[in-house]
Amino acid sequence: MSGAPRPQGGVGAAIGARLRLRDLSAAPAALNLLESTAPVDREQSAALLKEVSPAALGSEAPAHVIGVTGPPGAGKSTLLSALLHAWRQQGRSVAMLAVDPSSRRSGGSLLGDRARIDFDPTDRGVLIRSTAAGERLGGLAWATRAAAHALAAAFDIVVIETVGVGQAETEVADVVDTVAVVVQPGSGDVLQFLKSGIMEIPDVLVVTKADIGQIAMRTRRDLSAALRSLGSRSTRVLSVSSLPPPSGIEDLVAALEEHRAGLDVGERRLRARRAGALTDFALEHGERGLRALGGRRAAEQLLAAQEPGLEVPALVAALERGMR
Ligand SMILES: Nc1nc2c(ncn2[C@@H]2O[C@H](COP(=O)(O)OP(=O)(O)O)[C@@H](O)[C@H]2O)c(=O)[nH]1
Ligand SMILES: [Mg+2]
Repeated sequence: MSGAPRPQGGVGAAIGARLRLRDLSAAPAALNLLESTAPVDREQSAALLKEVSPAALGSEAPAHVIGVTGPPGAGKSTLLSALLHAWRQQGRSVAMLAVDPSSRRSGGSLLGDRARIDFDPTDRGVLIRSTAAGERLGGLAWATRAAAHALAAAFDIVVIETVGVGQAETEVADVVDTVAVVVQPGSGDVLQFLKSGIMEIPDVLVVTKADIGQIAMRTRRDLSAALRSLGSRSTRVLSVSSLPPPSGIEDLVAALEEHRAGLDVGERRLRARRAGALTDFALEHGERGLRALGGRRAAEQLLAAQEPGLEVPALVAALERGMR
């Protein structure tokens, strides 16, 4: 680091404090800061996250953080448009972070004729952002995880949309309260992944395009049967149609709500912060760093000994102190 020392309470802390007071207009600046990779911005990002940590809030961030994942073309964006509308009707503020896989490939033709999330750009209760997918190794990009933590202080609902089945779902499960997997009627991949144990059982399964009829109903039945044979009783399987006139959206809103209501949010978020800290530490210091701590197990114990309300950068700092 060079230059003059930064004053206490810099721009990161100011943005964080506004989010903590649920000032939604601070959100775009927060996302810009968290996405910046400049070292000085990283410092300010850490200051921002400290302001919205459970320690600063006095409780877990109020939002329901929801992961929506599924293969390209399954109908995620169209569904999110319908959900957004339903949530706004209830008067709830919504932030949606779409993790864009096209940034990892050339051109972005992968997304072809896909729908965009449809929203009113003058609506101040809504924030939609596409973010780059980041390095695969680290799971969800640091900026996406950090953004979810920050926005959860201000918004009622925070959605992270990721593309894929299996890995993508596991990654998002580390960050969110509720995982919804979106299934294209007639495609067997989610069914096979569930049966073979490749993918963890999601909290909610959503079969899209109910309007196309039989095949959507059969997919829903097959998934329900597979879940029963796996002994899962808590996962809800729903069928929706997102194109006008939509159907099943209210039930989905209720099912998401129900999952959140039955959750120990504090426990789940604490686990997520610790997992995130380990990921960030390993990205920064590699296997050598983990060895310097005495291995992954020791790192986990060190994290478990920290104050539960600490935010991810503070936990990473604690691990770094443990290296010496
Ligand atoms: N018939 C029908 N088509 C749908 C429905 N939802 C999405 N689609 C179509 O499926 C295609 C992919 O949808 P999109 O939302 O872009 O999928 P994503 O890639 O998962 O985000 C688009 O052509 C949508 O119009 C639905 O409920 N019914
Ligand atoms: Mg999409």
